[in-house]
This record gives sequence, C-alpha cells and structure tokens, in this order.
Amino acid sequence: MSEKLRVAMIGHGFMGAAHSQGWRVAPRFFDLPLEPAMQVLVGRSLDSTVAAAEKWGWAETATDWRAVIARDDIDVIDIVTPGDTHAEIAIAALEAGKHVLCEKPLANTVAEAEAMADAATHAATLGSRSMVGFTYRRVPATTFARDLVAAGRIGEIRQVRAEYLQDWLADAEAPLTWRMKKEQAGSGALGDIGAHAIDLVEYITGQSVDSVSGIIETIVKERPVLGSGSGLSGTAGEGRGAVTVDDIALFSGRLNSGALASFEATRFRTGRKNALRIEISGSSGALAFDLERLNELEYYDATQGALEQGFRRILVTEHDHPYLDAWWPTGHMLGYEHGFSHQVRDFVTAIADGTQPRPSFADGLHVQRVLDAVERSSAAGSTWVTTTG
Ligand code: SOE
Repeated sequence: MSEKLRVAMIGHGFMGAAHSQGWRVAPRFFDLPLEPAMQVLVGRSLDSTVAAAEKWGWAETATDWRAVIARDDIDVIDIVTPGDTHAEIAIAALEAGKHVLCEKPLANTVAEAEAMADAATHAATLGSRSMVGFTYRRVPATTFARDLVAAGRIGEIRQVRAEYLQDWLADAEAPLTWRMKKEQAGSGALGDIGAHAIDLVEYITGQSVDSVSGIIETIVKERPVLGSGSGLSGTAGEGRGAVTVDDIALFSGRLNSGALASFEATRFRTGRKNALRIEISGSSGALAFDLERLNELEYYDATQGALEQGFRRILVTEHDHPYLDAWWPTGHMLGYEHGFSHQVRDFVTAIADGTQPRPSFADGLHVQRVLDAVERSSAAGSTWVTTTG
C-alpha cells in the first residue's frame, strides 16, 4: 500500500462502530490502492467520543465537525449521524473538496437530497467522490444475485417482492429514541429499513421504482422518553412522548420495465430480527435472498426439465463469488460486518481510480423520492404517485 487516505468520521453510534470496523479491517484483507488512516473521530460529547475512539482505533478526537472539515490533512468525511445533519455536513465537506461517504437514507427530505446530489455532481468535476451507505449491495449473495440477473439467468423480470422485517419496536415500552422522531430521523421504518429494500431491488434488477401506492401507520403512538442510551438500545426514563414516525410501511411499486413490486418495511414483525428478503421472479427463473441467511442465495432455473425443477440453495462462499477471495478458505461464511469492509474497499478503489462509486448521491436522491412518494400516497388515501423529480 502506498499513499494514505486520511479519514474523519462524524458520529459514533451503532453505524459508527460498523463503519470503524470497515475502515480498520478492509486494508488488512483487501489489497487497496490507497491506505485508509482512521485519523479523527468527531462527536458532540468529548468523553463518549474519546471512549469510542479508543475502542475502535481512531487516532484523534474532535467535537467541532466544521473545524475538522477545514483541515487540509483530511481526505474523506464519513457521515454516520442521524439524517437531520447529513445535508449540512455532506455539502460542507464536498465544498471543501473532501470525498464523502454518507449513511442511508441520504437525507430526511427530497429538498435536502437534491441539494446534496447537486453538490456531489459539482464536486465530482473537481475530483471529489461521494457514495451512500446502502451496505447490503455489498453482501456477496446480493452482488451475485445482481450478476445473475444481468447475465439473463432469470430472464425478463415480472414480479418482485421485497420486505425488511424487524421487531425491535414490538415492545410498546421500548423508549423513544431519535429513530422515532421525525425531526431527526425523517421517517420511521420507511426510511430506516424500507430504503434498503428499495435500493436493493433497484440494484439487483437494474431498474427503478417509477410509481408507488402505499400506506404507512404508527402502531404505538406514545412511548416512554429515553432515560439513557440511544439508537436501538436505550432504557426508559420518566414521562412519555409522541412517536412522530411510521412503524409500518406497506407499498406497491411499478418498475420502469412495467414489472410490479411489493414492499414491506416494519419494526413490528414479531420474531423477525433482521429479515431483509427479496424474491425476484423472471420469465426463465427466480432468485430469493434473506439477510438472516446472508451466505445463501436461492435460485430457481425454469429452463431445466420439469422433473428437476425446484429452488436450490447456492452457498455463496466460493472464492469466485464477489468479494470472497479476500477472506477465508472456500466454504467459510461471512457476517453482517463484512459488508462494511466491502463498502470501504469499493469506495477507496473508486477514489484511487477517479471513477464515480455507486450508490451515488443521485441514487440516494432517487430512493428519497420513492420514500417521499410513499408518504404522499399514504396521505392521499393510497393513490398512485410517481417518483420522478
Ligand atoms: C435499525 O432498524 C437498523 O440498524 C437500520 O438503521 C440499519 O440501516 C439496518 O442495516 C439494520 O437495522
């Protein structure tokens, strides 16, 4: 490895831990063209930022992200804060000539996402690269699914079913964290996990969701205020507050080819912990993926004789499968965290090559338009709404 790529990460919650793992591990397993240096961790409270930096291996800490962006010795800004701060930080970083990796969803509103995509397009002409953290594109089985679709192995896509099911809010007494407040999170299950389902469908099929009809609902309207902790694991304090985001989002979509898709995003599906499931049916085959079994891909080949047909389970653990040659001997499986190393590998490679990594901020903007269209559709009694800008 040669030249250093000095990274500052802003935020240190759950995603901060996951991104730190990516930055630390990727250069030790992949032969990267630039060497990422975990330079500065930025957070609002100095004590917790220092503790996180020591635990995850960041060299320095800071509490003022603007001052960090102004530093000449920082090349990359990695944003893992709640959505309400993405636009301000990302635009400032792009204007300062940094490369920017931003967690999903890109923003809380279409207007913010548009401003970010514009800033990214302009910055790209000056050499800055930007990418959105839709990490599940980088699970080997989903990348492989995309490759199979692109190679025509399921024919013409006709129907898609996509669902992201979790149950960490099924307990009505789980406290009110930032993820349940519209002003910070933008939306609830819709933007938090529905965004992943939308991005993954578009990535695997190579198509875009052009119109939607949906319904969103808040099941538990009030919760105990947060006592301590944050994110997914807080404890309840005194008093109650209003949940201002959706708990469940259900919607239908039409892809640009005319294929139909159904989507479901819920944090109330009791017993489903992290089930991002996609089933894609084509004219000559089908594919099914479930994040709870992330080393597997189910494939149905309709061109085989009727007596041999049936879904078969492909274990996506061969060295020739995407990303796998950097890891363990053939047959050994990967976990949730590997996607973050793959994300770093692809982002750093694009920076070194001077190419636009995907998903770009324009891709993130499109997902934002779909999220917005679902909310508008629901408010208008589930009428069909187009997602075009
Ligand atoms: C919580 O629902 C969450 O952590 C999401 O915020 C992430 O994007 C998803 O990857 C896992 O679940």
